[in-house]
Amino acid sequence: MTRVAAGGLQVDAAAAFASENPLLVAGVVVALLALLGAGVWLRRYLSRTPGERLHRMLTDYDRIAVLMHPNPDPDAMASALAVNQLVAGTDTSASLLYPGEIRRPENRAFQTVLDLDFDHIETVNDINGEAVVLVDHNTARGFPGAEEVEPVAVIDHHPGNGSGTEFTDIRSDYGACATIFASYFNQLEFEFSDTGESIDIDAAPAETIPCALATGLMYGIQSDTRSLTNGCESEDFAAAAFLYDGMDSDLLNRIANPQVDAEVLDVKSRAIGEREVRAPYAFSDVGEVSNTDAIPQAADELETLEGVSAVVVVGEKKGTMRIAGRSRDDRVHIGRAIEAVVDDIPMAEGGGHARMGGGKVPVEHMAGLGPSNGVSREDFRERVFDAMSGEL
Ligand SMILES: [Mn+2]
Repeated sequence: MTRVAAGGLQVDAAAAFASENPLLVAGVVVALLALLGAGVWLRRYLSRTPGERLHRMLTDYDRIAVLMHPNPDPDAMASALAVNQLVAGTDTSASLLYPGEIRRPENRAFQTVLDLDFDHIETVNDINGEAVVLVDHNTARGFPGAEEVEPVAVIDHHPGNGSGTEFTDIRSDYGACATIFASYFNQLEFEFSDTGESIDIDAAPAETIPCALATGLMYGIQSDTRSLTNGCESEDFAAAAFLYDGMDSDLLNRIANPQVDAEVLDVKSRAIGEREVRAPYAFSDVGEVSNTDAIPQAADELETLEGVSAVVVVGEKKGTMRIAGRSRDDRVHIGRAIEAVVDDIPMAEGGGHARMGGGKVPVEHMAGLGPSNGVSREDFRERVFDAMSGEL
């Protein structure tokens, strides 16, 4: 009984306090409500998906510049289109930019079949102070002034230290950047639409995934993972399953299997016919070519030969010998091997990555112009084999 009486006393005291200090009580109530509101907002903010955060961040800008890496491949191009689609129908306009060239047949087919019109940049000045979004790479490269670029957002699947000032999503275990964008669209609940076969970059309908974009993202995943056989995660399969509902398989077929230039087949056949194999290494000289792209493609072909794990193919155009190397042998860093081969030839260049490398040698310098004594084609071939077996 005394307890109840005491409780009654407290309530009375509280009521008396409130009637004497109405402003203070109102203030406390407002503060509590504000705190609750902030808590709810924070909870919502923290539970937002990366796709939602990127979408909201991008729409704060009037103009964004989506930058692909030099010589963009289908994964980079599809990813740039995905950013454009994220801001479609909003007040944000996007320009899709690339340095270098779109040259390899599968990259050209991608661009032609989907009727894409990207903007080429020569230097950093062509970016023009817009907010930069990097896709499929995390540090701008390949054009004068690239080191000045400070992206606001970076979406990538390559390892590296690059980051965006406002948004960074690097998933280096994923097989393709397109996989990340497929997950954004999935989280944002964009609908698939079957508008047209090509992509109108300037007039994409909002909050949809046009059929051509779903197809492009699918091919981005396929081409970066050798059709889901290499370097991929379950997320890449999940993204492909998601995109399957919105893509067009005829369109995919046209992108994935472009008609091949007759000279490319011819050069490949010469590379095979002229090959010299000293297992597990191979070398081939395809002679004069008019399309230098055929040389790396011939190297790709020769690398698939059973028993061959590293290969160098050379060919010549307009007085310059072009070198393309491929390796799937952990003992051969093909970029460094080519660098070593051309090391003391004046005006020659060579280098690249562990699995892919290339170079150029002016033929007149090979013949001994300038300070060197010259390198014969036979010497050159021997040096290539020495470099691949680590003896140079
Ligand atoms: Mn990629």
